[in-house]
Amino acid sequence: MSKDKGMDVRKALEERIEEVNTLLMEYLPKEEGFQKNLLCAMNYSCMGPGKRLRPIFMNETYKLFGGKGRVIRPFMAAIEMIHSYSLVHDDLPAMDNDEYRRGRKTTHVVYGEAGAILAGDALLNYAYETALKAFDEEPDNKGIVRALKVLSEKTGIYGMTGGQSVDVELTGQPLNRETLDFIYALKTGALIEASMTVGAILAGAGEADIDRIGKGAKAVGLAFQIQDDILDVIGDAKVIGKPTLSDEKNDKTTYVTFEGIEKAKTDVARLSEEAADIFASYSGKDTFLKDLVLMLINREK
Ligand code: GRG
Repeated sequence: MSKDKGMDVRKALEERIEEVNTLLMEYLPKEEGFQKNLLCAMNYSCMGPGKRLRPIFMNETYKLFGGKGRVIRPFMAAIEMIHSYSLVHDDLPAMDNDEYRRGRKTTHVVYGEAGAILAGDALLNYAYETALKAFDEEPDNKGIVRALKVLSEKTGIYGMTGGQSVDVELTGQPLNRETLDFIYALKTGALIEASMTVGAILAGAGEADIDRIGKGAKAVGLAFQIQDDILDVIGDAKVIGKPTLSDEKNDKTTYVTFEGIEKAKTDVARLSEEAADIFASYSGKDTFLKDLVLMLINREK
């Protein structure tokens, strides 16, 4: 990607991040009432400076298949709420015990452990309350029920939570490659798969296309997690917004443990290019999704 093109994609990404932030503020709860502390903790967790990749992936896929309505908006907010809840719980002392996330103190450091557990629970539940608002936008869109099914399955025991559970259970023990692949596909991949699949479904894409988008999303998810492993070893904590070398600290076997840094980097590029080819085959004039995936090969945070 040329320097100018890279700048254009970065600028387009910044604009989209701002759009998602505005949308999130619209859907997140007002900080009032007896449970105000909980609502503040939810908003603090969600409104930290994240990259908003999952809602952006969702909306770009929706647009790729001609989606033009508002039905996607509650789902975009919902997936970022789910992602934020997973980060809050992942950072807890009982899991990774991290004090920094998105360049700020983690939720349990600011709101206490009980506050962070409840904020995570509340964000997960509120995500579904929010996604259900899609029926207010397009009551006759047959894709909404299927999109809810995908979102809930990919978040649950056969998706992100299932992957996280195996990850936590086996931390500190030697992992074989098959188990690592399982953890990555579920813990990180499932939510990215949900983002793109939901976008395609809500836009009314056909079965074969939904399937192909799912395959592209799986490749993006794996590339994303491998890059996360790489950044944990060679990244800059100030840029990432959290300390590096946490895998070593937590005695975690990662993709880098198996393949080494250089092969891991090559695999990130290969997987991203595979996915970009799939997205490019649908993109017409708007190549942002493809460009974004290619740009993420070199992401530093
Ligand atoms: C607690 C059920 C449960 C699940 C946690 C997301 C997750 C599962 C764990 C986080 C561990 C981790 C660092 C995974 C690597 C990939 C990943 C999800 C990174 C964070 O996502 P980004 O980079 O974060 O999109 P931002 O802050 O930009 O939103």
